[in-house]
Amino acid sequence: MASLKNIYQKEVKIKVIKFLMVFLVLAGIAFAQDTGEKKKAYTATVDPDGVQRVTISGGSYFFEPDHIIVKVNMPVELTIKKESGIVPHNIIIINAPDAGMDINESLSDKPKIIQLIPKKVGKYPFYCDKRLLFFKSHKEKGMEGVIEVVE
Ligand SMILES: [Cu+2]
Repeated sequence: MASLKNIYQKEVKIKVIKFLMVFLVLAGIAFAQDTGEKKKAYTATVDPDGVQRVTISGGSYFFEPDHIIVKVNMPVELTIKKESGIVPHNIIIINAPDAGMDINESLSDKPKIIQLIPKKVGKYPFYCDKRLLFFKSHKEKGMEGVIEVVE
């Protein structure tokens, strides 16, 4: 019976090793995704008519791009659209009237245009405030970004 016990112990060891290998692979994937998520900031270009045009798409659970740099005191035209799917999303910037920033729009498959004239240098976070029942809000799941207004 001692040999049976040995075999059993060997099997347990193999299982533990297999588990550790799977764990390490998954940890590696998670780490790779983490580093991959650092997106580059998108700097809006100024069109010949003096308008800075940016297209933002939103979905579960992201905005792309999620860091937008625009120049102060020049009109901005944001084209917002939602990735296809049934999950509702919106885009909100807390109303900052003296900075010319105020967005609260639902996203739809059809692109919508929002016009702003940023009047103050600063960072203005935007996010989606949708939430399903008691689950985490979309913002908490990563559906957020920032508009950075520069000189
Ligand atoms: Cu959302």
